[in-house]
Amino acid sequence: MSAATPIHEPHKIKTVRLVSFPTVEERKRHLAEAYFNVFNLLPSQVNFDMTSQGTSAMTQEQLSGQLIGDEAYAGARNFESLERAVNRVLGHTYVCPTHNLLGCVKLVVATMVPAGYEVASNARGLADVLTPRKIGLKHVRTDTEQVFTGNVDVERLRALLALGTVAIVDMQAFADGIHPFSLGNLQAVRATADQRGVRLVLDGSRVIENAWYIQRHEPGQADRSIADIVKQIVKTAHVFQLDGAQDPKCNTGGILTTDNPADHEKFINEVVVYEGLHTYGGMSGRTMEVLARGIEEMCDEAEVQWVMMVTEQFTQMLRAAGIPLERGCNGAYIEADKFLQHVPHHAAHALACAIYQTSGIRALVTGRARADSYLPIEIPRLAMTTWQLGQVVEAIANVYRQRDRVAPLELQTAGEWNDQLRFRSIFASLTPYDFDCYPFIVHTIERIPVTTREQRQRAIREAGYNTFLLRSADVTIDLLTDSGTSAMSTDQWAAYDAARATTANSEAYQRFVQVIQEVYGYEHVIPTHQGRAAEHILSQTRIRPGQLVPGNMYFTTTKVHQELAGGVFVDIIVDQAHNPADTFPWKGNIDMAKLKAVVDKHGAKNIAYISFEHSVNMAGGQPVSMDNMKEVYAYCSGHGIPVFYDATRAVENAYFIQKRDPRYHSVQIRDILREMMLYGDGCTVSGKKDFLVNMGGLLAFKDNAEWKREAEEMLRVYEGGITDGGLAQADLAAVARGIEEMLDDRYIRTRVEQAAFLGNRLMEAGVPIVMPPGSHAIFIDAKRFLPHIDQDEYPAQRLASEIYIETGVRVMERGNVSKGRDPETGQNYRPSLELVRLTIPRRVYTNDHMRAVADGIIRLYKRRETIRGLRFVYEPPYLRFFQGRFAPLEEEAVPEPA
Ligand code: P71
Repeated sequence: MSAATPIHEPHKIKTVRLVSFPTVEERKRHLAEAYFNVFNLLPSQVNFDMTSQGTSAMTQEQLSGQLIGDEAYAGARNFESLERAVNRVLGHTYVCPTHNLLGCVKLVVATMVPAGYEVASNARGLADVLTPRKIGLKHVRTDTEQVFTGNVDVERLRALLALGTVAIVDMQAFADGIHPFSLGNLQAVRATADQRGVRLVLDGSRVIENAWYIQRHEPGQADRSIADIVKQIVKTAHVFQLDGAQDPKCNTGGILTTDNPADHEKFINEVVVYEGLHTYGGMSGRTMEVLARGIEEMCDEAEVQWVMMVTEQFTQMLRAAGIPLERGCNGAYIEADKFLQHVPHHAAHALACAIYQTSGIRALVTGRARADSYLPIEIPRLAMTTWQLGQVVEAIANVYRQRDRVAPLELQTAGEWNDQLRFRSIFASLTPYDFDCYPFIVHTIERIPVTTREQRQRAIREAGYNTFLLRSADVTIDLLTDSGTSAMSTDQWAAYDAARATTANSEAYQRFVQVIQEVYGYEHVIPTHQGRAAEHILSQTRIRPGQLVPGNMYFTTTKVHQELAGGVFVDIIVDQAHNPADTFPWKGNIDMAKLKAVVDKHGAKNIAYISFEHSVNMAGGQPVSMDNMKEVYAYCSGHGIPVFYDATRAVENAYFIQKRDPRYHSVQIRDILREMMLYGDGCTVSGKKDFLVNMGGLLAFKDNAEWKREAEEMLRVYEGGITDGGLAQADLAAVARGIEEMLDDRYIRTRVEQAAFLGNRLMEAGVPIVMPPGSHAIFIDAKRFLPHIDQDEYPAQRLASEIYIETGVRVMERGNVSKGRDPETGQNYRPSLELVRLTIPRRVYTNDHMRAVADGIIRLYKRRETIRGLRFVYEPPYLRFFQGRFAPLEEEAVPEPA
């Protein structure tokens, strides 16, 4: 299979789960209340829970299985899905469902291990569940292997079996989380078991990870797919067990599979005693469906390669920091007694406490309290980014550097199991570690297509070299827009599901109004289906034909509605905004001299209002300063001119104020936003940006009830009811929740800094971009990227299509194709800004995606001289950028047949 190391996730983020970051003081209190056993901490007290069981992110297809549970007691369709998945992916014929892996163990022991017999295994952890059942465990793992440390010592096994007291041979894929076996060894064990008529029972809960090791390290296996190796592993066992909460990424559930009808019959006769009926085995219908889909998906080659690369890197980084550990299939297993040499007892627990105290991470000591003292740092599958994992490494290295100061624990309450232990301790003075990363983990993912250059060349040709006409199914990383492309959170989904539908007044509407009143300080709130709908109503109700509408640059939809209402837009943005190379920090500002000149010339009465946009989109996502807002408002109030904000990206603007204005460094985003809005009389918002939803918008007025009344008149005719604006109540509920989330300082910082991350990487390689990097996007200056292409040959349009061909990334042209032609002369406009926009959806892509985007564009930049221009083959009369079609200039136009 492809041995190339993956450079970014083969998926994007679909839904996020927010995590909280308790302070050091809070963590100390929680730890004391938890008796210094991190098992007792609650998820809300932890930032990253480093455990991999039942914590994986699913694909959206897998998650959707949750909604189609058959929930029949007998013969559920979901069980049939499960059977099909097992037959296809694992290859076994018979499936006995169980409530989880312990259910599998129960059935195997009850049907295959008579009293007085023993189990031979390569896993020591199995003793945890066998000892209480009074079943002996014979450990048969070899200690001579280097890579396949989970291999069984076949000679030892043969000798054991000859004694006749071993009932079954149990093999764990990645035994105890640390020890993989080889295919060769597995086959030898099967042959040995067959000689004695003993069953080989395989626990394949981590079969994927083991298959990857076989593919990587076993001679002759490199060219096989994970799917192929997995099937062979399963078929080599007589009986196969699978923990639904591990490789199949379910949250619970299990299966016991076999090709042997007699064994299966024993299982299903026993299952009714322990688990449930043979067609549900203690799982709900939805769990079976999610499990079935997880099994169908789990051998996906790209996903497995990504997960294993991340795991290997994680382990290597910890090792490089000097931390004593064993590489695990799902993370790193720290040798706590070597880490804390001065701590004689319960070293793993003491280390877990120190890690939590300093960083908020939970690493759990599980199972029976044993002499060995591994502290597993497991990675929840697909749920964390490499950026976050890198910081987990740093957090643990931070403890390692001050390990001599870690306090020992004194046992207060003893117990057989780790979860029972209670300790007394003191808080050592340890330097804390502060995370600087996304405040969420991944809840569900959407797989993204991987295409070849040939496929992309064909796709862009079919799209007429216009990225608007590409199918998203052909796009690997979609940077067309940040509008309506955000990943919602699980809390937003919960609010969405809980909202009751109505066309009248509702709790969702009231909450929506209330949250805007609280956050923006505006009394009158009108929901609209998106931004342009609010712009339509504002323009129609507040512009008299012939009036001027001065603004800081324009946005297409905003300007169209002002003109449709008879207004005349006047650009009064500062000059710096028109120069891509200028690094002025407030390129969104209104030029006071330009504003005063317009008012002096035309008189305040002839000005409808000031159209004041935050994080000016067309200027490159450039912010407005607080002082400028104050100054504009003070001047306009004095002249009786209303100021209406386009607050679509106000929160992102607020972040720039926090970062760039020293007076606001320690002011929270929430308070900065509230002050910004104070300097206006109303606003329109496209909720598809800051609000973290896929649809929605609003119009709001600070205190003018008459403006509201007039707007609602139009709302009823053009949009919907006054309590929904044409949105579903569920959408309003998701907006209200999104507004809470957008105000998280950690979120907004990582959001805006992601654009800077991409921008800086491009800049360092010399790629010309609009300076400074913007709030939501990076704009590449096509004029300087392709100086040899005349504007009449559409350099930005060509650059957008070349970026797609080179990297599978979709961007948007913002140059003269967008600007159009002068209606007088019929000539193309030659705007100063000839740009392509790389717009970053919120909470969707990781820094690994961004790095891949930058590196692809840098490759293109190195061969920029080879790129030529385009000509139109179809040119619509207006808004030609949406539907226009082009051909490359290097391809001769074929003369039309006469
Ligand atoms: C963006 C968009 C969406 C878009 C719109 C038109 C052509 C291509 C893409 C929309 C905005 C915006 C600002 C500042 C109002 C709207 C309209 N931006 N103000 O950037 O950026 O809002 O789409 O919800 O109607 O890709 P709406």
